[in-house]
Amino acid sequence: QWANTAVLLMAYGTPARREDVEAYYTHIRHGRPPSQAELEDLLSRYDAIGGLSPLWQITQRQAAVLQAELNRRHGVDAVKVYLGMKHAHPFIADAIEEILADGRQRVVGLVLAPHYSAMSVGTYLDEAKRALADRRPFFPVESWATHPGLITLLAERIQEIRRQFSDAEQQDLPIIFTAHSLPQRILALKDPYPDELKRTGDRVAEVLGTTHYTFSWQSAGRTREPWMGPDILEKLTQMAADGFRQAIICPAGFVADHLEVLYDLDIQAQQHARQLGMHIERTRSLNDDPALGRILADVVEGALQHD
Ligand code: FEC
Repeated sequence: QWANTAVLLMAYGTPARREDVEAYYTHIRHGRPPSQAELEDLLSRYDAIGGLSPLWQITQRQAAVLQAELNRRHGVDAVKVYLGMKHAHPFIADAIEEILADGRQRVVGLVLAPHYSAMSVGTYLDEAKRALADRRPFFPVESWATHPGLITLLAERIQEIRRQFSDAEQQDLPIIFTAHSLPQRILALKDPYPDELKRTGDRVAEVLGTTHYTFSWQSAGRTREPWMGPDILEKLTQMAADGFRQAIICPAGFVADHLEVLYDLDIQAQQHARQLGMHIERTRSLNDDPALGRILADVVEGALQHD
């Protein structure tokens, strides 16, 4: 029954060329062009990570590891993966048209972000649903925050770093789990997002057998309204004031290297930590780890189990 299934794999998207950054930024801002200063600020962040973001290349490789795993489980071409980006080409709606043109009969909607919020994953799924317009059955995946494979993989990534520290140092090596901040108004709407991140962190810590962990938000947007805190920079300031000299940052809300990891953590948070006299290490992103392909394939199968 697997034949003719489509997986619409969705991610944030990134500009393909420097000259596309303004259009990309305008799209993120719902059609309002950024000021010259805002645009230059964004361009300077891309410059700092080498010109552009590797996100699109990594997203394509993530689709490839998922496709390989689905081929292995269900035969070549039974389940085909299509990429749809939120803010760049190929857009979600374009992917839906491709799926229909290929004659695929049912569509799983899966976002490359494990934690559900109506303001993040929810908006991808809404857009896919709107573009599909009931032309095929749609099976949305809302959350894969506690998939056992994800928990194990994040725990392994943390262990890689812990091993670099002596046994004595490991006694005092807190883990900070982070995810993208969202506007504070989601809290009044009882959005599950903060709890989703907490559940991931709690499970990973349980696997590691530690109670030495905390949570923080990162990469808040440059808008006027208040965003959820504590931001990672404030968190580090507080931890330094409390006497911590080292920490592991695990950006559990992201599955790829991109601007928010390579700039906000590896450049900005690192610089801030140095000024505070703190040593911080970030866990390696999941990127195109074949284990991620297996996790996503499980999640796809889970979404279709009642069909
Ligand atoms: O590597 C890259 O080129 C792309 C990195 C990137 C990721 C990402 C993830 C999320 N965002 C989310 C929400 C918002 C909201 C606004 C917003 C603004 C930006 C800007 C850039 C940007 N985001 Fe992003 N986001 C990435 C990049 N994001 C660049 C514009 C400059 C700035 O504010 O820093 C505010 C929109 C507005 O102005 O009205 C809201 C959420 C995620 C995590 C989940 C996901 O991946 O979808 C939520 C990666």
